[in-house]
Amino acid sequence: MSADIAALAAKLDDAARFAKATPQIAGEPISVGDAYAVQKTSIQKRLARGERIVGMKMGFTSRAKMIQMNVSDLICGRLTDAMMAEDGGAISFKKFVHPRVEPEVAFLLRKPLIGKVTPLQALDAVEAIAPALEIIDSRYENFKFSLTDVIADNSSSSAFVIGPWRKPDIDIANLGMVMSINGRPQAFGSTAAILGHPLRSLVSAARLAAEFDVDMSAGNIVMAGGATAASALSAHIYVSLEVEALGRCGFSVED
Ligand code: 0L1
Ligand code: MG
Repeated sequence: MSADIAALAAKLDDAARFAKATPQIAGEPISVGDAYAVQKTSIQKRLARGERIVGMKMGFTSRAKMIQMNVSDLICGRLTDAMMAEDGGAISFKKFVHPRVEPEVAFLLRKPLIGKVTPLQALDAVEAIAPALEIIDSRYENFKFSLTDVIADNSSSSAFVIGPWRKPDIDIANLGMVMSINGRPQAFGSTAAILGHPLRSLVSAARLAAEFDVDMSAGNIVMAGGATAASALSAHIYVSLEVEALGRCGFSVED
């Protein structure tokens, strides 16, 4: 029997909207294609409420993340404007189920990028790059999910913060990254941990976007994926990220 895409999408949309954990998808595992169909249908519910797509995120892009979550495939999720939090601003802990944060870099596209592309073509499509933090929040109870569960759940995408944009005229292959909580370094990494080079993540984003009908228009943001394992968030903390040559971004967490 094929998956009930609409019912699963409604369940996951409710879980995200009301910050209430939901059980994993029951029964036979659904296919990857069906999982992306659930993701797309649940995001359409947000769009119907007035949100708009601003980009996409890549997931499971570092070995540390794959080991942390016990998976081996790249995934992607859709970003809407309502998920974007202001750099230096505050987010409310209540909006999440069990949020974590991870250090990333983001790309801003100056032209569409879709299908099979080379790293040079990917770079040519980049208007700007920035340090970025992603707040991931699996909507599943006890943070337990399969690969298709997490894809259906918009790849845990929940919120993100983007630092200052700069021209892509520097080598981003191996930039040091330090994510701090309340000023104390919490995770050290390098952009090299993002698939060996963040541009590889952009190449994979273009491929996944073609395969699963994800928007990669000019003006969109692509979150390249975590460079380290994610850290748990709690209320009353300040999270900051410094990426060598790119600068800083951060946010505080309120009740
Ligand atoms: O790397 C990612 O952004 C994937 C996130 C999905 C798993 C999680 O919720 O930790
Ligand atoms: Mg991420």
